[in-house]
Amino acid sequence: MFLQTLTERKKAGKKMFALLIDPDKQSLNKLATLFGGLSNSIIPDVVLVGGSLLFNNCDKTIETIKANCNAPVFLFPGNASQISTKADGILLLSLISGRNAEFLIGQHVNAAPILAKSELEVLPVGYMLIGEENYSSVRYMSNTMPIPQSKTDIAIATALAGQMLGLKAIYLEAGSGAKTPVPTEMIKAVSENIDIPLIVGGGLRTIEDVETALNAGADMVVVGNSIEKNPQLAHSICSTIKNY
Ligand code: 1GP
Repeated sequence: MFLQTLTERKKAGKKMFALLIDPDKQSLNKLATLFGGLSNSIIPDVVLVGGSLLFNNCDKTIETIKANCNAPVFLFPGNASQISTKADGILLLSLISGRNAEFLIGQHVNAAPILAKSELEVLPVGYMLIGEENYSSVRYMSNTMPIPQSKTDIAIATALAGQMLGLKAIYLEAGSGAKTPVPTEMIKAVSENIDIPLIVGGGLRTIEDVETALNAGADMVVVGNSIEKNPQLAHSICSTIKNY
């Protein structure tokens, strides 16, 4: 079970790396090259597949990843239509930073009957958008207001509420390709106030960005965009995380 791994690694102070693949942005050939280029011992802890809006079906993407890498593959869906039973599990994201019932519970109701019949591991995650000035895709698609970057107190209270509601992890999301990642003060404050694992992503472009987020208290970092542009970064992050 991936949740068990995430929780145990957190307890042991070990860090994790999630590589995010957007099926619309990576051709199957490129994916095979990306994952084929990672040695068996240096792979991400999990591969996430999804996006705010997808034109392509996830099945082929997942099959290609699985043919080239032993890491578990989890769906990171923008909505219930992105469910694929080819994956090992799903981050069941409840957008707790927003007040749009559709993304707090609506899509989950659509997904539940399909998930109940599947063998996917369901990992309930409190998903929190942390905003910068510009609109990100996820902000537009979810029709919600992000928590402002300076409002650490609101972020702490929201994460705590998610934990109290029984969610198994909190994800601080700056948005894919965000100019500025989630501020370190916010990562630190949220991680000090919750006991469940903390996932951080959005706008992490370099090893330094990744290490800054990990040192601030992230238990798992998510990187997508920058690896699409520079596949070598995946290898560097995998190697760096091993030393934590
Ligand atoms: C987006 O947090 C993820 O949902 C990853 O963001 O694509 O900017 O790495 P990037």
